[in-house]
Amino acid sequence: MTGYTRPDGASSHAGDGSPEGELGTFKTLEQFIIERQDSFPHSTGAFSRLLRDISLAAKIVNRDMRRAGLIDVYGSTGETNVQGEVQQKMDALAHREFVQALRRGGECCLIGSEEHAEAIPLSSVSQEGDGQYIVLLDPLDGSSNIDVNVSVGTIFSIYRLPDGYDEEKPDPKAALQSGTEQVAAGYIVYGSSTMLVYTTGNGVNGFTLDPSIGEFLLSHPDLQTPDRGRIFSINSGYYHSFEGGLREYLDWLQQQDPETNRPAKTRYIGSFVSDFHRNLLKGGIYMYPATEGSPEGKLRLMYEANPMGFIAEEAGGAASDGHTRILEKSPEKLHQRTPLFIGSKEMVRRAEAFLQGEPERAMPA
Ligand code: AHM
Ligand code: MG
Repeated sequence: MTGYTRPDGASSHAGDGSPEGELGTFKTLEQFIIERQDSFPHSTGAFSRLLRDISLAAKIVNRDMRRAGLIDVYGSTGETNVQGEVQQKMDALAHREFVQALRRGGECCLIGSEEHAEAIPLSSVSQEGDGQYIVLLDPLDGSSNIDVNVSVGTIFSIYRLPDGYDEEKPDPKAALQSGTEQVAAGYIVYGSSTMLVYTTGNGVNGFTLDPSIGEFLLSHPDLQTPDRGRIFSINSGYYHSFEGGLREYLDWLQQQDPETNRPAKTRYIGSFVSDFHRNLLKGGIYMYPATEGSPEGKLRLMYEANPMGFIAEEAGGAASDGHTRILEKSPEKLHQRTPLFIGSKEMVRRAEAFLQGEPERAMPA
């Protein structure tokens, strides 16, 4: 046996006394997707195939990442992306792998990627599939961390092509939908193990990649995040350029008050996916606010805030820009940025109260 513990804690031996196979009762991602698909009577399987394509690209990126340092994927390409940020070789490679997998699969007609200035239409070249979906991606989030062996991730968001658009030549405007329209969203964290976490609006489920068999196995069914956590994640190096309300909230978090479990703990990896994933499991808040240098914040609404906002809400948490629910923001452009406060519900509500100048609204702790 490989030492798996079943999520229900039961013995992983078959009823006839013989040990079960390596998988025990673990479900593969594919089995899980098909089971879910069967509960939708008119499902064509297109959405299941789309998720399969995404998970395949994730495995390829994972393979290359695990060999970074041995193959030539460290460092920058020497190019800057549309955000004006230095593009890492792994950014470019991850972008290519996801685009190729979605192109081959044929279920996606339009891709928006953080690594590409314009939305990429696909259906004219696809051989199979119905091309009814739009996929928005941050192919490799936190990529400045790759060269130093720190966890990074991929974030994806799936929308349906709205009525009235031609899947053969989709107008890029079709991608500008608010987060409430997402059909699914997920992330892959390439960490000490590789996990894929996703939601279709019916709970959040996490799958761990077993590298020996190349399958994602359901390891974290029906993930829920605590209402209140003890972790806050923010780049406090920018403290002096935060607005007053946020500085007060950070000060409040750091005050000594054992009754309300303060001071809170600070944890900041600088890889949003990894910071989000830890806070989702343990309870906490991740913040990337407006700063003097980045008045709209740094993170992207369509590639980062919306998909993670959908997951956070489905796990019982919340996501806000400090004033508005992230999922209700109307996007004006693909690469739009937004301030982001995301994680445990009570912590997000308190951050909002401080930002709106009414800290007492969120009291008592
Ligand atoms: P990226 O998508 O270009 O990698 O940028 C987003 C990253 C997040 O993963 C991370 O939380 C943040 O940028 C870190 O920014 P900073 O170094 O300003 O704290
Ligand atoms: Mg990113």
